[in-house]
Amino acid sequence: MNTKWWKNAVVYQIYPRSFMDSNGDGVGDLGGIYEKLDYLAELGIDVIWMSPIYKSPNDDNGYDISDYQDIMDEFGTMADFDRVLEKAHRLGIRIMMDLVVNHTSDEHRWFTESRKSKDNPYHDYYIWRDQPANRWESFFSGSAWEYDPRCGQYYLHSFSKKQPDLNWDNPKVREEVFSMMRWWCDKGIDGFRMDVISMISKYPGLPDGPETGTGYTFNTSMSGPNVHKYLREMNEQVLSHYPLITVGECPGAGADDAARYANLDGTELDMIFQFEHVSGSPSRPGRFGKWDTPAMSMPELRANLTKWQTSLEGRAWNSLYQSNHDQPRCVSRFGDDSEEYRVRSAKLLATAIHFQKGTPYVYQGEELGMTNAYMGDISQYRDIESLNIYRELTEKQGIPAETVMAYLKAISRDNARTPMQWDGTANAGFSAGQPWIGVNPNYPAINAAAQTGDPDSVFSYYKKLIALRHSDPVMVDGVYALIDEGDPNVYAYTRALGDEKLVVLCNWSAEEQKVPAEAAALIANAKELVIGNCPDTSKETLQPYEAVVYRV
Ligand code: ISL
Ligand code: CA
Repeated sequence: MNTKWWKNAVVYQIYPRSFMDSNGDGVGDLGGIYEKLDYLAELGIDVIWMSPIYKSPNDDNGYDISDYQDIMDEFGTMADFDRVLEKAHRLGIRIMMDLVVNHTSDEHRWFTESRKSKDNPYHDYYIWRDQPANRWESFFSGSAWEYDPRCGQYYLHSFSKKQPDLNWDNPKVREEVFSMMRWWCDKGIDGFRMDVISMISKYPGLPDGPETGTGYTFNTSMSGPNVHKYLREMNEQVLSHYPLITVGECPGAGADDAARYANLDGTELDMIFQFEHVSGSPSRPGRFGKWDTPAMSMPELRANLTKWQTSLEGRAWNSLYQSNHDQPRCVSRFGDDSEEYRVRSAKLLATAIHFQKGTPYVYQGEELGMTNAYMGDISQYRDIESLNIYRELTEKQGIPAETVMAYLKAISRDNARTPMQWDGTANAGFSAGQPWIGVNPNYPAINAAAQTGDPDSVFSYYKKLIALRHSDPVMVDGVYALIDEGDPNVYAYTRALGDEKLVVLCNWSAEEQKVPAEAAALIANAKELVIGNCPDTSKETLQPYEAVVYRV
């Protein structure tokens, strides 16, 4: 079997809660996904990654799973899932499931058993201690340890207290997870995106990390001692038996870690999501991590993306992404979401990312140039991470509410979770009822209906980029090289395969810029203008936020 079919594939991420509501209860669902598959087929994507759709009490919108082999009530039934899978396959679209196995919900049967007593057969499925083993801060604020009076011990939760961490050192846990994965594979699904998979192996003794800004320490369970062993086991027992696409979400992983996780021999995963380029500016770190660290400048981003391209070359496969359900909208973060430059800068970002080597992931609405929601009142937020940090910073740290609101407007995960903007009718066509989270008020101007038929839209531009990925071998296999390295405004690089080269030029500024020297020399006798976001392009100057690609 062609096990590396995903090399020229483009993945589209659906956040089901916010994608399309088919029954008017305000919550997106499987029926909504079913209806909109034709839209995705038109866009031309190959794979859908669905954020979790399993049974869940929704403390973290489905990332807290109480039954891995059942569907969340609000999303529908297993029969609805089967219909989505069947229709997607008929349209040539594969389905990738979100595998959340660093933790379960506290309402999962394994945990309700585990907490009953120290002698319960499930007790050791989770990480229990008589006292907190360290001062780790949970990713969602506060201590990562919670006391359970039933068994008189504390359990570890890297995320919310309703998300206890599984004990992967227990072979029974691994067996249970692998058999559940096989069950989904046998159903016919095509891959897994693995939630915080770099965190499943904890360091012995659970040592404290560096201090955080809030009196705790960082959770050090990143790429722990047995993570590769467990993934190899998973690969041998499950993954290698099916033609899957796998991507591991790996906070804390650097390029050398990635070279192991995503090694080309295929003994672990196909690729990982790394976080460096979305972690903010390394030269301007804030006190409270992502909340007050500004986004990378273009030169920082360029250096970082280049590092990943060059250091994985010949060693591992990259994933390419600029947004997802945990990140602000990319056009607001890295581009310019003003009326004047939103469309153009959204296309520029897409160009910069899609011409790199790896598998691109498009997050729902990114293909429309959807922007941050900039919600100005805390009552509008739904995300547990945002609500907890608001309380933590305003109540415990005494940070003024306006300051914290400014953090949320820039970085809250809810920026990406407002409903998909389908058309200009009520609620952006997302729901006939009251949406569970407010619709971005800019939907009359930014929506799918207005863009699908417009050749100059962001949607049509993504469609072209996706089609190019299918037809252009240089885009898939070409070797990346940075050119015009020191240019303060223009990000330029090449991709080379055989005697063909693509030259990618991005003017990352609101002013006209000269085409830098190396690029100018290369494009002088270009064979073809492959794609661009401005009419009347010139080989001497680049218009504000102009992106253009030549074949030479
Ligand atoms: O959102 C983040 C900051 O950029 C991260 O802290 C995020 O929580 C982390 O990347 C893990 O994310 C994944 O696991 C979480 C879940 O809330 C996220 O939605 C998921 O993508 C716990 O399952
Ligand atoms: Ca619904």
